[in-house]
Amino acid sequence: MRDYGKIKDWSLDLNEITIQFERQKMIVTVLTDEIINVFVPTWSEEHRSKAIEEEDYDRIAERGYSIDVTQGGEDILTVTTAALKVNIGDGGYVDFYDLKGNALSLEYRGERKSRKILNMWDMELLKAEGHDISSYTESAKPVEDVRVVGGNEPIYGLGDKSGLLDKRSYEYEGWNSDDPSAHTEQFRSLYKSIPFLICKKPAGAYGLFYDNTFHTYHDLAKENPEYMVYSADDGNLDLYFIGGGTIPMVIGNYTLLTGRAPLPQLWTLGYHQCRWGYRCAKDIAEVAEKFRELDIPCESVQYDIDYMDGYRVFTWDEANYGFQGELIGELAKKGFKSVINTDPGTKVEEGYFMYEEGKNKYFFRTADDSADYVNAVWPGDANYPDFGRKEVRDWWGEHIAKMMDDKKIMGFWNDMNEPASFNGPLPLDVIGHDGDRKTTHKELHNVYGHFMSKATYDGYKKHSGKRPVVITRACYSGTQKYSAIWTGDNQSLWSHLQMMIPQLCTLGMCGYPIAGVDIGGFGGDTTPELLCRWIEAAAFSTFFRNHSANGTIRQEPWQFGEKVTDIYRKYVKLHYRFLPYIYDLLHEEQENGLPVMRPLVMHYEDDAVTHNLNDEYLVGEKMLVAPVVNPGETIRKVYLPEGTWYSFWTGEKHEGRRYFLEEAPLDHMPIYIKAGSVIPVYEEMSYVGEKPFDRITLLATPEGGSTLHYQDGGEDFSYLKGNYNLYSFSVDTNGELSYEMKNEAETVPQYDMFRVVVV
Ligand code: MIG
Repeated sequence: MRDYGKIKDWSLDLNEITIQFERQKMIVTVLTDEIINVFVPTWSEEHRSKAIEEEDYDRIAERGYSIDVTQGGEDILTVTTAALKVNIGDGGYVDFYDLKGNALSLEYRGERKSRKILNMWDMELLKAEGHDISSYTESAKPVEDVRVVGGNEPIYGLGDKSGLLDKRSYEYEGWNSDDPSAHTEQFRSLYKSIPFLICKKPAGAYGLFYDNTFHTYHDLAKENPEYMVYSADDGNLDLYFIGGGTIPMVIGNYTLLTGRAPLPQLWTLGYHQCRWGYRCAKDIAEVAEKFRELDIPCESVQYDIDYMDGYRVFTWDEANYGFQGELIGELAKKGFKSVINTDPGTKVEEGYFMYEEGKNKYFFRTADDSADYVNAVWPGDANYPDFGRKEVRDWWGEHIAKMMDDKKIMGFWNDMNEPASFNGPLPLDVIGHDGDRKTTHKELHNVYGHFMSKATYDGYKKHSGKRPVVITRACYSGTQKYSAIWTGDNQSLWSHLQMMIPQLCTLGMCGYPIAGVDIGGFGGDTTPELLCRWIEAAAFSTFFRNHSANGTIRQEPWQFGEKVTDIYRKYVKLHYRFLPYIYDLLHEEQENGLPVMRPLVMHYEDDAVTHNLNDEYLVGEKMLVAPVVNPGETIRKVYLPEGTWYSFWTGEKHEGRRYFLEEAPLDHMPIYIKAGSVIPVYEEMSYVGEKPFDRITLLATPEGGSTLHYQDGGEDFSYLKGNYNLYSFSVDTNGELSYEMKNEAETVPQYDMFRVVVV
């Protein structure tokens, strides 16, 4: 229970209200009419945000705000903006309302009442058997916020957590973790910490962003259905209340605050193959050849750690992987791009350039600052670059640039950056930096991957001027500005295929529109049926890669015979046909912050059926896919929300707001197009860059409709200076097309052929 005492004094300075309670100071800042920060500086006077940077604050400032503060009696202060009303009361309570007076988020006033009961004796027994009893022994945390959540209102968010879309009744932790065992819905933490929640009330949706990089905890109405608890081991209470009324608006505001993913290079949205355990150049080349031979589109066969010389980062095993990127040159002629796995753990070894350049200068230090901190990762004993410092990021960035020059590397896949460590976790008191400020791993752990991604992004961009191709496993809120993500080591389990949908939808709701899982499953052995269903279900993911672990059954589609190969090809080709639509959505994301893959609740939040619908998703607003994610199933139960929908495959018309059954044999994934949609699609291709983009097809429904379509060179940033084509297409009810150019690029040729296909 909060107990700061009575309000003694308060003052308003522009958009900042400083409230002095008897025992605590609080600052409430109106950033925009819909974004309000509550800051309780118990740890530091400044915010020290890693998610919100200078440019983010500048962008928000452009939005403007309105503010009115009144004191209603001695014990309550009311802040009103054009969209929200906030009451700040004695004790330190902060309550949020909409302007109609509906309560959105109220602070919980009572005592916490846990529903878990276990006596000491039982606890000892459980412990003896090897159970984790930490959840029974929780003590009060230095940072805590307990908020009311009504009855059965769903709670979304927290990024890559396993489990369901609606996270109510579960508890989670924010502590980036590399746990190779099979992720279940009871897992508390995975690789990413994104302390952002979206709550859905009948009166509207709102978000809570608890900006804190220390170890955090979220009990989402599990301990007690009346409230949810956020707590942290250290740091400030630094809460952003995010209004907007609807889920898309809340996401728009959250990404206004923490930033939006920049447009990727077009080819990165294509298909990628990978495997840990391609031992040599020949393995990679054979796999690449096979994709062309079997006519399955593919952009890259990615290089996992095997290409390195003894797992030393930024080296190349020339004995097995050829000299100076020879192989890469050969593959490039066939349209393959080169993407490598990079690990932060830097081998401790006299004479190794990374060690020599970095020692006593760029690495984390032991708690007493007497030596560079050493743990172990793939190369054996390893140091950890102190990425929070700009000079360390610049150093890393120079090596990124060198890999681009010397080896013609085009993409960097940042792994093991939780950071992973083989000799137990890094002690919390290991020393590192946030900028010039000395701090410890306790504060930096959750942003290790964030800063590594920023280093890679900056180095790539500075060197090439191109859109950086960065993929990361670990991250925090705001990392979306620097990197795409994948969800780490899933397994070849049906439950993990099922998990993909809520996981990617949730990441999309938390600012990560470019995301994917290892198709087919990383650990364990896939089966022909599982692989087919997986490539179908993942067909619209924005990071589209099949990857598997060393020691598992090889997972390229042809390992499972012709039938699987045919099905696989069908869905990879389908993905490529929809590239222009996916790219349009990512272009729109710059403005609205919305992802490509969306849960139904994002656009149909008043329809309770969508609130925890975990086995279907929308692609933008115009398409819905209902993959089969259960073994042995050949009939799919489909829910279509309000409106009229057409089967993409057959053109059959369906009225929404109902369930029905759809035949779904192994090669069939039900896909629906919403009436009135116009969707741009390409012809088939083997890879991006194979043919000029000189023609476009518009998929329409009998109702006709219109759309904006964006086209650019797909690689650099010249689009920001107007170098892009923007088409406004309209299709009438006879299927006739008309269009108008809204913008014309200097160097990007326009299409010279247009075609309409009515489903
Ligand atoms: O400890 O580089 O998640 O994708 O194949 C395993 C080997 C290290 C973990 C990554 C996975 C990658 C693997 N890596």
